[in-house]
Amino acid sequence: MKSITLTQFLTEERRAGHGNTDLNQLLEVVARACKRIGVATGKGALGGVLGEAGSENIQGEAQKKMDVLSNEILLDANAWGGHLAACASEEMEDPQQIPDAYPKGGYLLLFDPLDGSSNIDVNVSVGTIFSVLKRPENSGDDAATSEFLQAGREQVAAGYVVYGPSTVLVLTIGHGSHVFTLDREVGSFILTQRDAKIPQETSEFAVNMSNQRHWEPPMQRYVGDLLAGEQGPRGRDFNMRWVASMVADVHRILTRGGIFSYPIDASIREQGGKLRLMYEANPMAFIVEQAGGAASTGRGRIMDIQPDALHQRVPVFLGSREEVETAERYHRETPH
Ligand code: P6P
Repeated sequence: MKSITLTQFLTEERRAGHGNTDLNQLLEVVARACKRIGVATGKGALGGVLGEAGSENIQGEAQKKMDVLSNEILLDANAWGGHLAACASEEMEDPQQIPDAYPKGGYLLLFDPLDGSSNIDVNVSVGTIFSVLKRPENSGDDAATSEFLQAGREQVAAGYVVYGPSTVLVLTIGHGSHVFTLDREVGSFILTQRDAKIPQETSEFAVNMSNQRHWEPPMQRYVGDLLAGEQGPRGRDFNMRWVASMVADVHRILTRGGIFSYPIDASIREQGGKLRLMYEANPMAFIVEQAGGAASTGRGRIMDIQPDALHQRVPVFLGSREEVETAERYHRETPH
């Protein structure tokens, strides 16, 4: 079968009225940057990019060398194209404006340049997550942080690249979620699954069980009933997976179903949760919803949240629609 490259796919989508030349260029630049990130992560210990960078990010987290390098790769790649006004990143407190030497465009790009980077030193899959917003009308020259604070339903595109046994890009521009696998010999992302769909029902959940003692009562009950299996209220056994790399966990769920959750708990209540809304939860929610799944805080749709801070965190339940709705029911029905 003739292979369809990312370029051809985006061109055909544009002809069908989905997306436009500027957005297509932005997405191809991001995909190319991710190929470079994939090459760097693939070198492992031979690339001199493992271990700590000796610095902290805005989150107060120790940065890995690859966090810093991945961030730089994405910023450099997106500086000159003329399709962007600014970039926001998990690794930077404030958005970085497109340099004055280059024209500014109508889009805003947000990313977690290397999600799950704590896994990089132990050779477990990591990934890049990105989200694209339109600049508000009548914006000034520089893109203020406030321009980024748009609800997830305003996203015009979102995607992730998982650097695993194969390098896989999953992308949505609002008409389905589509899977591209990198042909490493040619250097092209090839369409390998058009319009991926997440099974509505699942018997597989992903959560960091070591936080159980900190969970709120609804989460205690929900997971307790999953663990009770066939003899319990759910009437069937469940399996558990936890990679501790959101991109890897979400890609498994996109591929075979499941529910991913990082709920609020007593140890992270102050921060509002673990995962970041703007460049983790929102883009993953867009991709999952476009694949027929659901993405919730446990009490409401993630993509309806009106952000009030660039790095705000939210509780996350996403994946197989019926299971997310079940988790929401536990939150509605359990006094806490
Ligand atoms: P924990 C990685 O740091 C991350 O942001 C997500 O990729 C991942 O799902 C989660 O945190 C892992 O958290 O508590 O298991 O280390």
